[in-house]
Amino acid sequence: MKPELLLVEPMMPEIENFLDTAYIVHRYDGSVLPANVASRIRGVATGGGTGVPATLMKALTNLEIIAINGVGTDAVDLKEAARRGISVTTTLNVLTDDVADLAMALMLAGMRDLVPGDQFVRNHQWGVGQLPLAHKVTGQKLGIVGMGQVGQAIAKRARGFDMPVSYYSRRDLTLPGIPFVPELRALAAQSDILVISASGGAQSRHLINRDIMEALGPSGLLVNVSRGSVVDEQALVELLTQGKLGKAALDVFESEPAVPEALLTMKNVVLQPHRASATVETRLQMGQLVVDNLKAHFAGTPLLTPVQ
Ligand code: 8YV
Repeated sequence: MKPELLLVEPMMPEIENFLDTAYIVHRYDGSVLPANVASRIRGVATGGGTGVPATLMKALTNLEIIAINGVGTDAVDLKEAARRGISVTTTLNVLTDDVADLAMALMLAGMRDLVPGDQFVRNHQWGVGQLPLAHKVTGQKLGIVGMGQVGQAIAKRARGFDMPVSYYSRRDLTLPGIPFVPELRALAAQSDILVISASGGAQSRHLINRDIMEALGPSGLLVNVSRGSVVDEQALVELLTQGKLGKAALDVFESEPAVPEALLTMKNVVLQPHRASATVETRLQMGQLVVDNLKAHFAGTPLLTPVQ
């Protein structure tokens, strides 16, 4: 008998084909699972942002493994998983470059006004109207909040743009040539661009509050490629509206897929639909790691990238 799996978030067709071959796959649509189905589910595959809702986790009484197709674990109750002996895996390492690449793309788009420029051309304004000058990227002071793999990959890219980089993190990582700033507010105040690459969860909720964004200031750009929960989104909207924060370039939001209506009409904002790891190459690698972790689990061999 094939083990039964619950696919909470769709994956690439190639990956779903692998899963369909090895397992009986149930596709979760958000509705309550019949108890006889729920009790047969031994594995879950889900996204980092989606995780496993508490009610669903409770219903899956014989769950053995949660394979996250992502690196964030904030949407899975790890304590409860540990208590119930449920293994959790992520796709560690394989999406770092993509997330750092998107952070750079957002910095460039934000500072160089790529979206207004694109709209200017599309709206036949070129030769008619005047587009305000944008701002330079090379040499701008970059502050990185959260200096894990993604933060360090961003720092590496920023060096190519001659950007002086400093960072705030839970502890000083003594990184050569990259100063640690122990006060987040001080980092925001000294930075032209503040990029968030800290992990989500209760410990980082609203770490970027009104005070921090005010310190970044009217000419500052806030970039977020981590989790929407790290930023106080209401304060962000207010400060952008009042011109107390210059710009924002965001891939993640507090209540995805809902985005505050006010952001949709702002010219000083770049928006992406949580797409930092969404490239064909990386999603294939991530999916393969999900497949391999599940395979290892059901074969009784060591997991490749376990969380606990
Ligand atoms: C993905 C993510 O978009 O890695 C994460 O934690 O949130 C993203 O890489 C997601 O996992 C796919 O749903």
